[in-house]
Amino acid sequence: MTTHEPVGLVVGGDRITASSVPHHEHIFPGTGGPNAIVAMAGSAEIDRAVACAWEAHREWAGFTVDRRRDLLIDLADVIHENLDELAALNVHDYAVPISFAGTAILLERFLRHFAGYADKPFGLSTPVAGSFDVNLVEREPYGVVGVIAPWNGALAVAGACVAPALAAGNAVVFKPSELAPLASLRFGELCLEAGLPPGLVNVVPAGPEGGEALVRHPGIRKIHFTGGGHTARAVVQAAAVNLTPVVAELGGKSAGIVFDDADLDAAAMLSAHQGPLMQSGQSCACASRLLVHGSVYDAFLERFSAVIDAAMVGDPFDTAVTFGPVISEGALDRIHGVIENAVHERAGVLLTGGKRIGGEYSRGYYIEPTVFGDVDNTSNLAQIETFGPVVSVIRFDDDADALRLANETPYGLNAFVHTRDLNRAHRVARALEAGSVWINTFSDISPQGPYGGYKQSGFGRTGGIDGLHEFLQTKNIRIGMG
Ligand code: TXE
Repeated sequence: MTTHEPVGLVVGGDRITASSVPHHEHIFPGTGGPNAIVAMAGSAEIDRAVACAWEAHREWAGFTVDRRRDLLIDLADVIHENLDELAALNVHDYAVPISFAGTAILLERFLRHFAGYADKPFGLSTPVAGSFDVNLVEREPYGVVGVIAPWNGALAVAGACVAPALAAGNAVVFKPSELAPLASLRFGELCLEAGLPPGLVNVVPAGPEGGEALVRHPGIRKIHFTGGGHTARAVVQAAAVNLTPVVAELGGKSAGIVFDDADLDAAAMLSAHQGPLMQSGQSCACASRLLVHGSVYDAFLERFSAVIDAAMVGDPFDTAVTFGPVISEGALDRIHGVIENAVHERAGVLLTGGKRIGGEYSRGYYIEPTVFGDVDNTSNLAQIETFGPVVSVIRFDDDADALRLANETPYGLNAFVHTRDLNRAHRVARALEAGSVWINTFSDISPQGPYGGYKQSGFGRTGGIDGLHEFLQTKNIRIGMG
C-alpha cells in the first residue's frame, strides 16, 4: 500500500492533501513498517468541513424524503460493490485478519435499514386537554453532527452513526482515528460517487487536537463518540463549552458466564472467538472475563485452550489467518505490562501465552493469546479493560455468585450467557448490568437492535429506533383553533 502521495481528507467535494497540520505516517501493525502518508485535519480543516456540512445540510433538507431514501440505498449499493476493497483497506488500517475484515457489510446493512426510516413519519399529532387546538410533535434533525470513531472498526461506526444521522436529515463531519483512516476516507469518496451532495459526509481523520476542535466547534450540534473512557471524559468536558449533547459508546470488561449445564464445546468456541481471538482481543465487545461453574471448570478450560491453541497466527492478508497483531508498539508494550503486573500481583495463574511472538513476526506487533486461570475478580487484571488478547477465567459456585462477579465491574457493555436452561437465561439476563446480553450466541451487531452501555460503558444507543432518535430533536407545535 505504501504510497508517497499523501492520502487526502474528504471535505465537501475536495480531497485535501495539504492541511494545516503535519501528515501522519501510517504504520502497518503486521510489519511495523510505513504503509501510507495521510493528511490530518487541524482546526482549519475542521472549520471548512463544518461549513461544507451546513451548506450540504440545507441542500439535503431541500430533497424530498423519498429522494433521500433512494440516495441512501444508492450508497448501500455502492458499498456493496466495493466490499472487497473496503475489507482490504481495513486490513491496511489495523491489520485485522482479512477473514474478519468485512465490517463494510455492517455499513451496508445499516444504510439499508435506516434508508427505510427516511420516508417514514418521525412525529405525531396529539389532542390538547381543555382545548380544540392542534398539537404537533415534530422530530427534526440537528443540522450538522460530529461522529468520532475508534481505530478498531470505523466502518461499523460509520454504519451505526452516519446512516441514521443522514436518514434523520443531518449532515456529518466524520472523524476516524489517526491510527486507522484509510477505509473511512474511501467511504467518504464512495459517498460522493453514490451521488450524495458534496459536504453531506466529510471525512477528516485527526488526532486528539483535531478531535477536540470538532467537539468544541459551535457549528456542531451533537457529538457521537466511540472510544475509550479516558478520552470520553475529555470529549464531555470539551462538549460542555457549547453544551453540545454527546452519545458515548465506550469500553467494556464483559463477562461470559458458563453454567454447569452449558454446551461446553459451543461455549468454548464462542468464548475464544468472542474473546482473545476477536481482533486479537481489541474489541469493546470481547468477553474478557469468563466465569465458569466450578463443576465444569476443568472440562471447559480444556476445550477453551484447544481453540486458543488452534489459532492461526500470520499475515493478516492470508485468508487462513485468524489471529493478527495488536494496533501499535505502544499497545503491545501496554498489554505486555498488564500481563507482567498480573503475574507479579498474583492476580491469577498464567495458563498459556503472555509473550511477544518473534521469528518472522518479530517486526509486527504480535503477542500470544493469553489465558489466566483462577483470577481474583477484584484484581486490576479483571477490573481494567486490557483491549488485547488477554482473558481471565474465574470459578463461581452458583447463579447468585455468577451474577455478583459479573456485575462487580465499573463497566456494563456486554454479557454472554451459556446455558440450556431458558428460565435461568432470562433470569440472569435481567439481573445483569449490561446494555447487551447474548445468550448462547455471538455479539453480532445488527441495525435492528439498540447497542450501547450501562455504567462506565457509555450512554446513548446506536441501532434501531433508539439509534435514529439520537439524531433527532423534538419540537412541539401548537396551533390555536380559536
Ligand atoms: O480509543 P480512543 P481507541 C473503545 C474500546 C477502547 C477504545 C479503543 O473499548 O476503549 O475504544 O479505541 C479520538 N477529543 N471502543 O484507542 O483513544 C481519537 O482520535 C476528541 C468502544 O481509538 O479513545 C479516536 O478517533 N476526540 C466501542 C477516538 O477519539 C479525541 C467499540 C477514539 O480514541 C480526543 C470500539 C479528544 N481529546 C472501541 N482524543 C463500542 N462501545 O462500541 C482522542 N480522540
